[in-house]
Amino acid sequence: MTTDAKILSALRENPDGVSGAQLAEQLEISRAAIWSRIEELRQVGYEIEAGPHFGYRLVSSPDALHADDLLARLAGTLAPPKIIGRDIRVFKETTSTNDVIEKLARDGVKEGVVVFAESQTRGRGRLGRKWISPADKGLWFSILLRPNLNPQETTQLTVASATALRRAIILETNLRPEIKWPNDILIGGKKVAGILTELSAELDRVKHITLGIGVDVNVDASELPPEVRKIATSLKIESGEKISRAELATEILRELDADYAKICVGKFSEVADEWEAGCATIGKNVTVQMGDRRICGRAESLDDDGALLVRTEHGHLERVIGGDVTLEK
Ligand code: BT5
Repeated sequence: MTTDAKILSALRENPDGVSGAQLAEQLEISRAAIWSRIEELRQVGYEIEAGPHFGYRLVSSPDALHADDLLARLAGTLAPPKIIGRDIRVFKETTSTNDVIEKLARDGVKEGVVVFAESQTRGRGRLGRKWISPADKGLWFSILLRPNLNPQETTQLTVASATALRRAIILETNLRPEIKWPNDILIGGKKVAGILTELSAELDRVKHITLGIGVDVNVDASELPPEVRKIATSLKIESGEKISRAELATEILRELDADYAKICVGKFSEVADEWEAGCATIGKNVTVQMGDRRICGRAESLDDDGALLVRTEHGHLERVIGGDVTLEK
């Protein structure tokens, strides 16, 4: 952890205040150095009170995302991240956070690094579709993973991400999100988050995976183009309240780390059970469009790899690993 992350972590652990001397001792730097870091943190929006009796006290944090702050928040949780979130980087603007992760992957960076951007100029969805990323209003981020899975098993990661996202939203808000297979989180039938899993693989081996996640947190309807506004919503629109993006981000990374750990030890079935419980797709009549092919039927369950099993009108069980699902009424 950087010095700033350690200071923020200590301030959060001591809500009533921590003295400069204590901080200096803990971090093994001078009190003057602590004071100068605190000044820097104030400059970027942290409200930190100082007083002779309590030392330094964190009063409020800015809405902007800071890597040090996110690292400090994660370190302060009961279960600090094992893999996802042990390295976090925040950019003011990128083309797509998935592009940044691709570059880090090529540079040999360890799995678990998370890249956030306050805005994306070329945010993307699946099949070359656009992902609208209003500046400073959402969580637009990607994660580098190097799991020991074969390419067919990687749908497990999309399923796990959806499960973790749903759980984090429930923990942070009073909302009841539902999962739509494979990569959408919906509230009241409208999309509030999407997942883009990009794969670099050889025939039977995954080299790395870039897991891109977009969550409409404090996005206002006016910030979305009309065609997206019809089908999308945000946590703020649904709850009527502004949500702390840093808190939600921490929760999501923590939940993702927990589900990723399960997948890595072959316990996907535990994730899948929770997924089915929170899923709007299972038990519904669906139409799946996969390129030129269209399947109509009833979504029955997930298979061991996270593929959707659809019973067609003719009674066949079809295994669906990609495509666009429309829920029929
Ligand atoms: C997805 O694709 O849902 C995956 C979205 C992943 C976005 C993240 S953000 C961080 C990372 N970096 C990236 O460049 N991407 C990832 P798909 O299922 O193809 O859905 C795309 C469709 O969702 C679009 O065609 C629009 O209809 C709709 N859409 C676009 N922007 C949206 C938004 N902000 N909120 C809700 N829906 C949106």
